Amino acid sequence: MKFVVSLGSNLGNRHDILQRAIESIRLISTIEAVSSFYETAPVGGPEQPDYINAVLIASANFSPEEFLQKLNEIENEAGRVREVRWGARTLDLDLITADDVEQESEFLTLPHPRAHERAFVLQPWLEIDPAAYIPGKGAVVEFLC
Ligand code: A4P
Ligand code: MG
Repeated sequence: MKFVVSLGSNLGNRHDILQRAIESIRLISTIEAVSSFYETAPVGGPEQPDYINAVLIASANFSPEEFLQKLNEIENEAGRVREVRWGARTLDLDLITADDVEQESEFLTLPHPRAHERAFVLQPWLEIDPAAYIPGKGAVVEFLC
């Protein structure tokens, strides 16, 4: 299955944290592409530092639930503490798409329900896949304009 993952960090050594997360994801999947790192202003939540965001495309023989579980473990290794929703974090790994799967559950909504309205996801994604589209919604390039 092909997975699009968004990475974000706005606490600690953000570059190192993202770089390590990429290496951890490389141990459990085949990474096909990684975007540049983008410095972005925080969207929503309380006042908090700027983020570094990136997007990668990976393929792996996991179900979406299994893959999210692995991503959560990598977040935990990076010292992620869940306090305030949308608050500052050392590492946030969100599953944006998994092939063309469309599903809604308490633990996993696909595609990610807010991806289409977030430039910090769409711009790096477009960099590594100019033809990217969000299943059930449309081309990424249309949402970025
Ligand atoms: N969950 C459901 N679907 C998914 C999915 N597709 N991917 C569940 C990942 N998780 C999914 O996530 C909350 C719950 O969503 C989890 O239990 C998971 O099972 P979380 O990571 O614990 O909390 P969160 O990240 O604070 O919430 P959420 O809703 O993922 O926040 P967002 O929407 O990702 O926003 N500004 C900039 N510039 N850059 C950022 O990266 N990130 C956020 C977080 C806000 N503002 C930002 C950035
Ligand atoms: Mg998250």
